[in-house]
Parts: sequence; structure tokens; C-alpha cells
Amino acid sequence: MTCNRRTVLAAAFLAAFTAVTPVFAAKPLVIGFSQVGAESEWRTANTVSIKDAAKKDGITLKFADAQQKQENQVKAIRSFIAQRVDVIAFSPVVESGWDTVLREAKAAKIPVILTDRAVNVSDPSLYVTFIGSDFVEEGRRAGRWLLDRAKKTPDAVINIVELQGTVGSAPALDRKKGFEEVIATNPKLKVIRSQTGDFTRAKGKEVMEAFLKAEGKKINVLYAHNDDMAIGAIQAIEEAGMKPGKDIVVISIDGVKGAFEAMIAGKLNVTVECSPLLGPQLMQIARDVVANKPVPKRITTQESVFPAEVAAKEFPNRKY
Ligand code: GYE
Repeated sequence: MTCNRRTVLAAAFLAAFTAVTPVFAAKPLVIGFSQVGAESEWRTANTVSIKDAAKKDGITLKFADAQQKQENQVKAIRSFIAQRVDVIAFSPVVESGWDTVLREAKAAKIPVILTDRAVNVSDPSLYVTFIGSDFVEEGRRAGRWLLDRAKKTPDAVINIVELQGTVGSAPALDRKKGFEEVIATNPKLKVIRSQTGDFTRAKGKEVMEAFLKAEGKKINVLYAHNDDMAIGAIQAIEEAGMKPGKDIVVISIDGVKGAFEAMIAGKLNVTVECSPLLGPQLMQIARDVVANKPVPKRITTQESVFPAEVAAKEFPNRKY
């Protein structure tokens, strides 16, 4: 056999072997992602962003919707560990109670990436990185907008009602904290009622109805931790015969299209942006982690504030 013939045979053998043995083909990255639920417009946009980015990058995404329940997220994470995915990513519904399951992931040597919401764990090595917004700053931005607006009526007491997000979730805790920190600088600003609306329109409306029943015309401002609750509350205000955006100033967070529509209609005064478009960044970081590249422990999303005055101009640029 000539050397040439041998080479040809070897190449043919290798080609046949590769065709039946996928070991030689590049294995797609597998990410297990546990999503909070589908509670808001923000969440829907976040899910679409993650699914689209995985598809675009040829990443296999195992997606589980937890329907706003921590126990479902723990189950999903355990199942990702059992399936030996390459990376586990999740948006934790609440901050606490993750130590055990994250220790299990660590023991299985599966890296964990947090997106959107933070966890409160004793050992920060239980996750590689956290990609998401600075919720305390968002609360401060909402507070600063109100402080500025309050300058128009320096002598008036301003009574605020607050619709909080999901109890124990990072955005609810932090948006409350940031807002309180800023408004504390003006003693005329007072939060007279504060309750959770669980980040949904239905709950936002229901709780606002209760606020209106208890406080009526005393309410000057509504601060909602997300747009969906504000939109639900706007309906409650209208049904009570008052004008949202005028009789009651409405401030919220997220910057979804629904909020821009409400601002254009004159019913919402300002929304503080919180971007859900985390998919492309998550895929990039997951690849870096698997390739053992160093990644920052915290990746903060860049955002701004949109008052009603700019809503019509900005609306066509909105991506979610
Ligand atoms: O603001 C809200 C959603 O965690 C930032 O969750 C997210 C929040 C968002 O339900 O609309």
C-alpha cells in the first residue's frame, strides 16, 4: 500500500467514525434556566429575550417557569443538576432560602449565574455572577423625580401610597429602600399606606381599591414598584371617579410599552427604566464561564428615567 493510499483510507475511516460518533462534533452548550413566572410585561419580555438569545447562539435552553413559587425553582434547579447541564441560570423569586440547593449545584460542579434578581447567601462562591439592574438606584430615581416635583408645592404635605412588589423579592426590598432614602430628605413627603401587589395588574388594582377606600382624596401620589401594578391601580383610580396622572400622581418602574401608552394618555407621570433584555449578556457570560474565562461578580444594567413629557417621542424606540 502506498503512503498516499494509506492516507486516503485513514481519512475515509475517520470520516465514517466521526459520522457515527458525536464525540468529535462540537457539543452545544446546555443551560438550565429557572424563570420566576409570567407575572408582568417585564417578565414576558425577559423570557423572550432569553429564549431568542439562546436560539441565536445555538445554545440548548432548558426553560422552567416557576409560577412565582420558590419551591418550583428549587425543584427545577435540582432537575438541572440531575440532568448535568453545563450552566444553571435563574432569576430568584425571593432573596433568601437558596443556600442548600446552591450548595448542591456547587457539589455537582455546575456553575450558577443569577439574572435579574439577587440572592442573600452566606457564601458568595455559591454563584459565579449576578447580571441585572441596581434596584436601590431605581427606587432612588423614583424618589428624586418626586422630590423635584414637590418643589412646585413647597408648603403642601404630600401623601404617598406604595404598591410593593413580591414580598421578600430583591426588587421589592430595594425599590422601597432607595425611594425611602431619598424622600426622607423632605419631611412633607409621607408614605401613608404600603402593601404588596405582587407585581401583577390584578393585585395592583385590588390593593389600590383598598387604599382608595381607606384614604380617598387624601392620596396625592402612588408609587408602584412596577408598571403592571400601576396600570391596574390606574383603573382603580378611574373607577373611583378620580383622574390618574392629575388628581393622583403616578410613579412606577420598568418602562414597558404599556407604561408609555399610559403616559401618552396622561395617566402615568413617570416610569423609571429597568431593562429585561438580559438574554444576549447571559449567553455570553455562560460561554465565558464554561471556557474558564474570568467574569465580574456583578454586571449592572444601564438604565434611565422617562417622564411623561418624553413618552410620545421615545415610544417608537422602545424594544419591550
Ligand atoms: O420590575 C417586575 C417583574 O425582577 C426586575 O419583576 C424584575 C421585576 C420587574 O415582575 O415587573
